[in-house]
Amino acid sequence: MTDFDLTLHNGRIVTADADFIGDIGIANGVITAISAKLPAGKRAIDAAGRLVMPGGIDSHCHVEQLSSMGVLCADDWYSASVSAAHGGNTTIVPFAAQHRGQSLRQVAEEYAASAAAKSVIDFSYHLIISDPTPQTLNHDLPELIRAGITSFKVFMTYDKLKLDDKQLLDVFAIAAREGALPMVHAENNDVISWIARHLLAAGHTAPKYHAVSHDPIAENEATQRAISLASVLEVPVLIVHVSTQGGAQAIHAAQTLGAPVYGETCPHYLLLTAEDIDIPGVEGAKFCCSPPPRDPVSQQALWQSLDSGTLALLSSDHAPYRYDESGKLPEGEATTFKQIANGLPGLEVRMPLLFSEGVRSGRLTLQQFVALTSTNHARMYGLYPKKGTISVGADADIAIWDPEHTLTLTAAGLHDAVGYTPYEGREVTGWPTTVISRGEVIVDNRALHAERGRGRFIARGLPAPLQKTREISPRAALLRKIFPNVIEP
Ligand code: DUC
Ligand code: ZN
Ligand code: ZN
Repeated sequence: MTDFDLTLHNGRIVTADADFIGDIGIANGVITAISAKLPAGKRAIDAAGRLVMPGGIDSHCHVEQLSSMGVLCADDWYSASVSAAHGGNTTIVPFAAQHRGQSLRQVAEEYAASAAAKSVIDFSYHLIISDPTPQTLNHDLPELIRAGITSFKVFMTYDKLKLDDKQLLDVFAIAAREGALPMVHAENNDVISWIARHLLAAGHTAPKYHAVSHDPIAENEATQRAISLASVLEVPVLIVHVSTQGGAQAIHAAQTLGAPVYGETCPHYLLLTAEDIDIPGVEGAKFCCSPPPRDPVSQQALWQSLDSGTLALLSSDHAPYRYDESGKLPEGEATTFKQIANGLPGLEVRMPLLFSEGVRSGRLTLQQFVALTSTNHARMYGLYPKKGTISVGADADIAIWDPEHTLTLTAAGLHDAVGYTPYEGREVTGWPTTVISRGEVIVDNRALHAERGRGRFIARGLPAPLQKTREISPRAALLRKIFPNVIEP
């Protein structure tokens, strides 16, 4: 049998539900054999002493996206995908963001074209819906869902993005009817705006007041409200970037009642706190994201929620804005906390941070690590089992990790275009030394071997939360039935 293009030998193969030493055979970009011993392929890699795991899927990152404040991400599809690959990822799912007045279809088409021209790894994208016009709801959104874009994000905050409760119900109803997963940024806009207004009026402009204005209660209230609104129609909903204990508790409570409610968190909520923002001058801007990093009690609650499964996803929420006037600091040193672009870079370090701080520190098992960084993303967003696992028939998207490799994180050593990292100087142990995408070695010993544009668009299927045949109550069934097929202006 010499029909393998690539074989991996003697590695410790870890998936979300298995852990064993063995060999993997790959042909035509697909895993065709897994066994204790396989003959060498045209190329053979000895993975003895290393971990062979599914390539990461980062299902929440911002790439080539314009913020509602008009700031463009520092990373385009090329730099973002290169950075992601170096961090052990083989698929990314960023956002095609509709701003008010824009055609959702046109936004999606332009975004997809740019991705196809530049990405070095496979990709899909979610939609962001900020303008749920009849055209968006009756035509563009259903057609895009049918074309394999089976998830979209909506905001409960930001004046230029937020949907009101009626609009949230409209998009939730479309999600239920068409088979898509709504992702919700849950923060109460009025609470944040009210606090911010009074902070600014009192002369409190420093970056640290960003965290004060984004009070945890704003997140807890909106999380509870999003869950309540989804439960009106009994539709699955995913709360993204959960940062508070109260948010995690609301998700857990809903899950305990059997509701299809899911949660995601990010490394910065596990590893940073509001104190990181509290540094002289405007440098705290490097740590400003929404929701903001919180406190040790929240961190502990989030680690526990990852361990228990309440939170199923660990995403980077890579939102790359440079630490200069093009990004974080539109007014230079005079920038107030309200003008700072919201978001932190983290695509490349997401998995190494979770490996180091989660697995090596004993908080999570290796199998939980795989589930939280890859398999659960594939299931949640309709990519499974093509992506997110090591099994015969799956795409050969694999990261080989050296669990002993220690590295000090620096912006200069990373491959994004942001120019800083909030983790500067932090040591991590465990690094993906070889990354394989559809059977091609695209990163080896920190060197890239991937052509611009080699990544492929993946049309996604039904997200797992919508696959389950779940009985819905007669009340929800009636509400879904009376929801019109065509929404009038
Ligand atoms: N929400 C995100 O998901 N990312 C960056 C900023 C934000 O508000
Ligand atoms: Zn958000
Ligand atoms: Zn985000």
